[in-house]
Amino acid sequence: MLRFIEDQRGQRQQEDPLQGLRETPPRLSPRYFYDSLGSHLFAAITELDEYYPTRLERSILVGQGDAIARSVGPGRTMVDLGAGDCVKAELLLHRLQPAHYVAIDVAGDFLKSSLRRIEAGFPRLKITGVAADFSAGLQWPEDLECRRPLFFYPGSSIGNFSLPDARALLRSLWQACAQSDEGCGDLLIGVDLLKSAARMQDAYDDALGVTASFNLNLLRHLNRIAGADFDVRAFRHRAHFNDERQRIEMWLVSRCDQQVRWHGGHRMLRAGEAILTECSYKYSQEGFSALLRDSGFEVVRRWLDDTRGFLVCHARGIAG
Ligand code: AVI
Repeated sequence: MLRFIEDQRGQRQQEDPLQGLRETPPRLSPRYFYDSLGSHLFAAITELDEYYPTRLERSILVGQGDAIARSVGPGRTMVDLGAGDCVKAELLLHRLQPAHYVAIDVAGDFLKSSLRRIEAGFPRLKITGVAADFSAGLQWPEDLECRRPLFFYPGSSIGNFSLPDARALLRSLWQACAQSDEGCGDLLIGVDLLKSAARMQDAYDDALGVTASFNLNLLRHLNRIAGADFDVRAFRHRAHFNDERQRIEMWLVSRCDQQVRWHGGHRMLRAGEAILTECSYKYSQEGFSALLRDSGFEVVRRWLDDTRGFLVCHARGIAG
C-alpha cells in the first residue's frame, strides 16, 4: 500500500545558488552536489575502500539489528529522513516490523522508484513517500498521521550541518515527536566518530579521485542550473581535517587567476584561492550525546562497530 505526497513547504525561497561566491572565503552549498551524476558519484563513493562510514554503519545495522529492534520495539511509524535508495532502512525493516514506513527525500522521482522496490519486498507494509526538503527543519505533512514515530537518520548526514543547524534540525524532530498522536517519539541516528586525521582525510580524498569528481561536478551542475561559466579543469579538489573545528572540509582550489560569471554576478578568483563546498563534522561519543541532550533527546542505547569508528544511537524525545 504505497502513497506519495509532494510537500513544497520546506522548499527554500528562490535564492541565487551562487550567492556564497561573494563571501570571504567563497562558498558553495553542498546541496548542489546531487544532480543525477552527483547522486551516482556519491553512490560510488560509498563503495570505495577509503570511505569507511557506509561500511561501518552497515556492520552495525546488520550485526546489531536484533538488539536495535528490541530497543525500538515493533509497530512504530518509521520515518526515514533523506531515504534516497532506502537501502539502509531495508536492512532493518524485517526486524523492526514497523506499522508504517514513511520515506522523505528531496529527490521525489528517485524516491518513488526506490519505494516501488520496497513495496515489492514488503507487500503488507503501509508505505508513504514524501518529496520534501527537511534540511531547514522537518514540517510534518498535515494529513499524515504520526503514531509512535521513530525518526531514522543514518549515514552521518547530521555531520553535514554546523552545530547550531544540527541542533535546530534535531529540535524540529523533537517537536514532531511532541506533536505526534501519543506526544512522544524516538530517534535512530548514525554518526561518524573522530579518528586519526589521516584516515578521515583519505575517506574524502580517495586514490581513484571519485570524491574529487563528486566535488568538481558541483561546478558542472551550477553551470547548467545557474548559467555560471566555471571552467571545471581550472579547479582542483582539496580535502583536509580542520582540527580546531573538528570537521573535514572540502574545497575547490583555483589553479589560476580567473573570473567566474553567472546570471546576476561575477567573482575574481586568484590562483590558489579556494571555494569551501562541504563540511563534515566528526563527533566524540560525549559530544554527540551532548548535542542530543541539548536538542531534547536522551540516549536509550548505543552501538559501535568493531573499530569504534561509527556510532548508531537510539534516543528518546524527553517530554517537555
Ligand atoms: C552525505 N554525507 C554524510 C557525506 C559525508 O561523508 O559528509 C557526503 C560526502 N562528501 C564527500 N564524501 C561523502
